[in-house]
Amino acid sequence: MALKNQYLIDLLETVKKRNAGEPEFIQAVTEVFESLQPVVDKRPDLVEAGVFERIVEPERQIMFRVPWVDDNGKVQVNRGFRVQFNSAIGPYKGGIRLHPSVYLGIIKFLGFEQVFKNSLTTLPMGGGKGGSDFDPKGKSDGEIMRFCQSFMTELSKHIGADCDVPAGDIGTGGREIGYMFGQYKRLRNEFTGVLTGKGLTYGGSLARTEATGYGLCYFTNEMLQANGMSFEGKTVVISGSGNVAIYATEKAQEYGAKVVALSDSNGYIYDADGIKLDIVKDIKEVRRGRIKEYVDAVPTAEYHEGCKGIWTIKCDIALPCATQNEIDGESAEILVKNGCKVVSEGANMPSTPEAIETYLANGLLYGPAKAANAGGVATSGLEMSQNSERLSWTFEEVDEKLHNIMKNIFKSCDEAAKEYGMEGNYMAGANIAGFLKVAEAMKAQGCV
Ligand code: NDP
Ligand code: 2IT
Repeated sequence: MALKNQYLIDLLETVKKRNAGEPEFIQAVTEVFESLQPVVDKRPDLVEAGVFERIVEPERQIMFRVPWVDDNGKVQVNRGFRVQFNSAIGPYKGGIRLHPSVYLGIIKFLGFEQVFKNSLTTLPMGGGKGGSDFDPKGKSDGEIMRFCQSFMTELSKHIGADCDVPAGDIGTGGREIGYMFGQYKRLRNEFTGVLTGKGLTYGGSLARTEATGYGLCYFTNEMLQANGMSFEGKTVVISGSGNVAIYATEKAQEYGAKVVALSDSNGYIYDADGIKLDIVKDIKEVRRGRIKEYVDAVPTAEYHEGCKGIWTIKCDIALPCATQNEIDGESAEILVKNGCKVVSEGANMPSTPEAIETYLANGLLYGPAKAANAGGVATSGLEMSQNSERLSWTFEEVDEKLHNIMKNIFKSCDEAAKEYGMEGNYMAGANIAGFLKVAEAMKAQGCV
């Protein structure tokens, strides 16, 4: 979809100048602007209120030094980030990514996406994101703890249960959240719901671990059913083998699909008989190993070096659950050629603009990340509710609420796409529906 609206073209130029050297952020803004063109025509009041200019500028961006001492007694320095993007509808909310590729542009694109995603959940959460270029791979437990404590020592000055509530993302799971929570509590002398994804013994929510992957399949199932399809008997390829990929595999299998591939940043496994998830969980969750170890346990499976090759496997449904821009135009063409009918995104912005063009031009069902992977943050919102009332709900209660939220997100995307003349384009629907709630709140609160 090309950008034709002159007002948005001019504004995008400003965004490009102001954020030079941050291609992922510009990519995310461009996609949203393309979807919002009919909104500009229909809602001059939002243009008048300067909502479009304001929504692309983070409210606050914090960058800080994270010094820590490694196991050899040597001082290491990383860079920490927290981008508090938009608080129009609630406290800033979004994960913390620990990966060597992290720089300001990555955190800004993730924070921008989070604004719309959190709006779609219907829960009162603004958008934010944080992280560091720290590489958790190969670090000892002690090194991880010292890094997390140092990171939180600065971050604690900027967050709070009613102000900004971080959570996990790539490289940040239960262990890291535990160390960060402990340090926050020690520094502030308060036990509050300042982070989500906490352990179950100290305020975490049941089903938060499963939520993103399960939610992805709940959303995808709605999209399939609305188009006369189902997971039953389908061949599914899932990239990644982290938190999102593992629980997407679990739910897709429960729905009767056959998941045949998973990956990590080194390569992918192909198991024509269907992935044995207990083996994957043991490798990834218990031993923190690499996905290639799967073939030691299942000799009939194949391991291939390189992660792009996973998209050459013939499948009906592709669920990218690793990282941004992991499916490019070329991979999308191969998916289409091999008969893939559905792409639904567990990762944030895993498809390049060329890939998305290819899905839409070939009539694939496309579930965009900010709708399809919103189950994680939605369940974080449910964790915040439980912390506020100092109660814990059962797994079934949380899972049922998550399921309903995902059904409603699909409905909002579907209806907004229809209302704005783009029926079946759930990306446009997600961007419009997510935007409108935030925009109304920004307008109502005046020029802030
Ligand atoms: P994890 O750290 O648990 O797992 C990440 C997985 O993706 C690993 O298998 C990792 O492989 C792979 N990966 C990471 N970076 C790259 C890369 N540059 N190239 C290839 N593979 C890569 O993270 P999550 O499962 O939590 O997150 C996965 C995606 O889902 C991310 O895009 C995240 O933003 C998104 N997401 C996560 C949510 C959550 O609640 N956790 C919620 C919504 C979205 P390796 O081990 O080799 O690094
Ligand atoms: O991208 C995401 O939505 C997340 N990493 C989860 C954020 C959260 O606050 O649970």
